[in-house]
Amino acid sequence: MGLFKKFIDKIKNKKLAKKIEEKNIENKSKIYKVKNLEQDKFDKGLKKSSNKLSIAIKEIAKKYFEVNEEFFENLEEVFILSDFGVSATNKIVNAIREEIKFQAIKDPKLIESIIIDKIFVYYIQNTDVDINLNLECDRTNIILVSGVNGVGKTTSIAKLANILKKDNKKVLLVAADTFRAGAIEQLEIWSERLKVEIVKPEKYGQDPSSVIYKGIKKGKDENFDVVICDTSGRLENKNNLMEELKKMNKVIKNFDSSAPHEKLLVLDATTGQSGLNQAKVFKEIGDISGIILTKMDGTSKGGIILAIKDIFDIPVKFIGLGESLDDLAPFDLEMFITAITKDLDI
Ligand SMILES: Nc1nc2c(ncn2[C@@H]2O[C@H](COP(=O)(O)OP(=O)(O)OP(=O)(O)O)[C@@H](O)[C@H]2O)c(=O)[nH]1
Ligand SMILES: [Mg+2]
Repeated sequence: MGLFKKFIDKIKNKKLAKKIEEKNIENKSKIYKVKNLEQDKFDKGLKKSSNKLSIAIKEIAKKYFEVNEEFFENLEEVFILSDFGVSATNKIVNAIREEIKFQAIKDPKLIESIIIDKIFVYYIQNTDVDINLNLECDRTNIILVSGVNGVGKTTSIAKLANILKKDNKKVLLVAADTFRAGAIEQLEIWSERLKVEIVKPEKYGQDPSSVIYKGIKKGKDENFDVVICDTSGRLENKNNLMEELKKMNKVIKNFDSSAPHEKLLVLDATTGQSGLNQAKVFKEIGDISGIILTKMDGTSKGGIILAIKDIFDIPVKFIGLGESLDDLAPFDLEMFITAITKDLDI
C-alpha cells in the first residue's frame, strides 16, 4: 500500500486526533489554529486541474503497452504542462522510475497510485507544512500582505478578514496601497460588507508608511486582535519597492519588535512560472512567512504548488478557490492531492 493511500486511510482517525490536539492547544497556548474546510470545496475549486492531470495520465497509460523510456518522457511532459516546474518534475519522475523498477511493474495502467504517492512524498519531504497563522490572543497581531499587481491581495485580505471575523476576532483593515487609483475604495467596500473598520489615507500618493502608522496605532489603542495591511504591488522600480517595504516594517517594529507577525506573499496560480519568477523579487526583498495562492479555480495547472515549493520553500497557508468571500481555504495537502487526482483509480 502506498504512503498516500495509508495516509488517506488514516484521515478519519487523524481528524479526530486533530480535534483533540486543537482542543489541547486551545487550552495550553494561544496560537491561532486555522480550521479546515470540507473536501467538496477543494474538489470544486480544483476541478480543472484534476480533469487535466487525470485525463493526461490515463491517456498515456492507454497509449503504451509497457512502461518504457518514451512513457516516462510523456509523463514528464504531462507534469510540465501541469506547471509542476522542471525540478519537481525531474525528481518526481525519477522517484516513480525507481519505484516501478523496484516493484518490477510493466503495465502502465498499474502505476497511477505510485504517481500519486510520489507527488505526495515529494511535497512533504523536508517541508514546513505548517499552515497555522502566527496569531496570539493577548496581543494586536499584525499581518502585512504583499505581491505583484492584480494577484488578488485585496480580495484575499477580505476573505481572510471574513474567516477571522467568523472566529470572533476584532479585525482592522489598513489601506496602505496609496498608489493605484481605486485601491482604497475597493478595500473600503469590503470593510462595509464585512462590517469591519478600516484606516485609509487622506489622499492617493500619500506615504504608505504613514497609513500603516495610523492603522497600527488605532489597532493597539483600541485592542484589535488582528490588523491586516494591504500594500501596493508595483514592481516597476525594485529599489522603490524595497525602500517602501523596509520603511513599513520599521514603522511596524517601532510598535512591536516581534511584528509583523505574518508577512504573507500573494501569488496568482494562473500566471504560471513567469508569475512566480516575478514574485521572487518579494522573497529577495524580505522574509516571507507564508503564501496565499489565489485563483486555483481558474487554472488547470494546479501542479504549480509543487513549483512554488521548489522556488520559494515557504509554506502555502491558504489557497483561493473562487471569487466569493468564502472561497479562501486553509491549505490542506491531503485534501489538495485527493482533489487533483480525483479521477484516477487509486
Ligand atoms: N477566480 C478567482 N478570482 C480571484 C481569486 N482571488 C482574487 N480573484 C480576482 O482577481 C482580481 C484581482 O484581485 P485584487 O484583490 O484586486 O488583486 P490585487 O492584488 O489587490 O490587485 P492590485 O491592488 O491592483 O495590485 C479580482 O477580480 C478578484 O475577484 C480567486 O481565488 N479566484
Ligand atoms: Mg489591491
